[in-house]
Amino acid sequence: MSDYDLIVRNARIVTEDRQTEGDIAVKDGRIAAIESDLGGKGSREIDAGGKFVLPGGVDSHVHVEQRSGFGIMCADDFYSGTVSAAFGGTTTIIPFAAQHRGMSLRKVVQDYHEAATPKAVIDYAFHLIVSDPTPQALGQELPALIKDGYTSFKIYMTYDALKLSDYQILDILALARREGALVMVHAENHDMIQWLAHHLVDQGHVAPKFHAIAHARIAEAEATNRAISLARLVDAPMLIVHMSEAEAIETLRQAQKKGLKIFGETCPQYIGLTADDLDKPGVEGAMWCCSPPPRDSAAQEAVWAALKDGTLHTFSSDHAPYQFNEKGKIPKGDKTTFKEMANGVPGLEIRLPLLFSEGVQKGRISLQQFVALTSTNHARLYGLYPRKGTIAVGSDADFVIWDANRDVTIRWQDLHDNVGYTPYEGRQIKGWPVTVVSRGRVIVEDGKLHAERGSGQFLPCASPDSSKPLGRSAPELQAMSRFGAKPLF
Ligand code: DUC
Ligand code: ZN
Ligand code: ZN
Repeated sequence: MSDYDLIVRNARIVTEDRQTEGDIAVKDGRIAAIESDLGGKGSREIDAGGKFVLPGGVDSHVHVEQRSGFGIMCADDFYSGTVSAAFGGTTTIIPFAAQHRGMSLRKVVQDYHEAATPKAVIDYAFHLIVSDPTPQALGQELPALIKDGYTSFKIYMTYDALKLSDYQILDILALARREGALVMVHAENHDMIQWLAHHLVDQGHVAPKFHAIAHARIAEAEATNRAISLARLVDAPMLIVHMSEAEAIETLRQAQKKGLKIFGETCPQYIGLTADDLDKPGVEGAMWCCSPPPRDSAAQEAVWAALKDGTLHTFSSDHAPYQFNEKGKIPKGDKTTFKEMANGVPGLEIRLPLLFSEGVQKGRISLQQFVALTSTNHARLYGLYPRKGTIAVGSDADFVIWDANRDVTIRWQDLHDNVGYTPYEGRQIKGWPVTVVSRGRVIVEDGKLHAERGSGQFLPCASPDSSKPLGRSAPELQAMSRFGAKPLF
């Protein structure tokens, strides 16, 4: 008779705040004991051989089986997306249930569940994308959905089909503040981008590299500053997604120094790619096209500094997978202009290895920071901690045995997504997840998948601490109530 379902022995267990040596016991999908020399017997025992054992990655920015604002379907469904995540050491994803205008949010959520339930092999929660904040959505659907565990939503300051006005953003922020949700913002100035793009196209400059010109840094910096100002007015916490450049990051840093609850996210493309990658013959550069675009080495240094000093809280993939064909990246084949290319790059599977190799191995961040940036901070920010994001007694048994010395050359054919290419082809990486455990199930081992379709579970998110207001709204809002106006929240 076994005492436990699984024991991993001889592990160097790393969490966001410590490293210990010992054994981990798992029972009924949860961590049952962590001891330096654990007695008892497991139905299955694994010798980690002194390797690191890290919390399973939590990727809080993923697009799976989602139709873009232009109507283009992602290349990964909930099977290929979650399999790819698992092989990269990620055991929880938070993709988007994306509302397009005219859609009921409740129906959108139902549709994404129908897509995910039979296919996902790892656990998942959902953020919402809100593009149509009607009185029905604001008054009924969102408050009810937040109570049901959808406690974060992304909004856009750009894209014709998704963009919200500042007025609408204030409505959403006030609602999130009142109901306990966190708003995630895509911060780029729409009119700056449109104006630049119009003049570039007008002059015949349509190649992919001009995407990085149209999406100017100042467009990101201005919108970041404006988004933070809107959050300040109503005292609502906020997360700025996919941050790519120095001025926006510095604005975030200064907001945090003032004590504001504004969080920031960055992604592999902002440490691993530059705008030069888009400069390829014909339309090939579309494979490196994402928004905001990759910038230059100085911007990469600003991102590293912010990962190191804690200004940026999460390192997410922003996996937005499109094949390089007319159904994906280049809807008009080699006639596709940069305005028409599908926006986004894949990165689910290389997220942890790239950050480990470039960050931990090169001394830019510590191992503890790596764990926080790839797992713990995501779980905390979105109301999944301590069930996810750590290795602790009572938490879900989601962890990864990590071979810090494994040398890997990234090749798309060795990855598990359905994209057909990787923007990191040929890159040398040191460090790779070798065994991946999700709720006590060994789902990746010896390069093979051992998880059934549909074995992943939906995770309702709690209202996170990150969404709690500071109690410091703008003086004018406070004055309103002093002068007898009805409180706004
Ligand atoms: N924003 C994202 O979050 N992902 C892909 C493209 C975009 O604009
Ligand atoms: Zn975005
Ligand atoms: Zn995204």
